Amino acid sequence: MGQTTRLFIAAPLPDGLKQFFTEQASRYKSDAIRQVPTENLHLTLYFIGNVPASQLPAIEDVTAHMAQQFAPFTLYLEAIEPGPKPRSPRLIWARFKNQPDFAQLSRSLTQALSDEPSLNREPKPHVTLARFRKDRPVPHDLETHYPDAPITLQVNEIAVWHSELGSPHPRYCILQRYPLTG
Ligand code: 2AM
Repeated sequence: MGQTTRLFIAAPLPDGLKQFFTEQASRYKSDAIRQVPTENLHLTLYFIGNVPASQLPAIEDVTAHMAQQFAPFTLYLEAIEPGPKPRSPRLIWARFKNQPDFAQLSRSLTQALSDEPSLNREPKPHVTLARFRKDRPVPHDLETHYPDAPITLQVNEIAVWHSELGSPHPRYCILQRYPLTG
């Protein structure tokens, strides 16, 4: 396949929110959980995976086009909790309330970038804060935390990210940012 590159689409977070989420995630500190480093935190949109590096310009074009179709929107934090539910949780996430613009953006990206779009899946707006370690027993009875005051995320842009797998954490790098201008 020639040279490949590992990519995903996500919205960057403001520094203050990344700091807040890092503090929240540290409440779950345990041997069974690996916290996502502050600099890696992002709003998940679409995982592309390993593709030939030659596909990058086309992926950037699709993302740029999508960013022109959507206006900035606001997400409201619902809870910090084990996720995803109702499936067996495998991570701790900050889950935002469902929001039509987010759902449409996520679906449009899936439709444009996936060979087999699974459009029945309701995308959940979230930031992954920590992952359960596969080599440890699954942690149980983890608490859900609700925000004391409203916490919002203003989504003004989306970005193409590069991921380099590594231990203990992958290294992420934003390749290109696209403001939402629709
Ligand atoms: P997640 O945080 O909900 O797991 C980089 O890993 C980004 O791609 C994350 O936003 C992650 O979402 C998403 N992603 C989705 N499916 C993935 C997969 N199979 N492997 C790695 N990342 C995936």
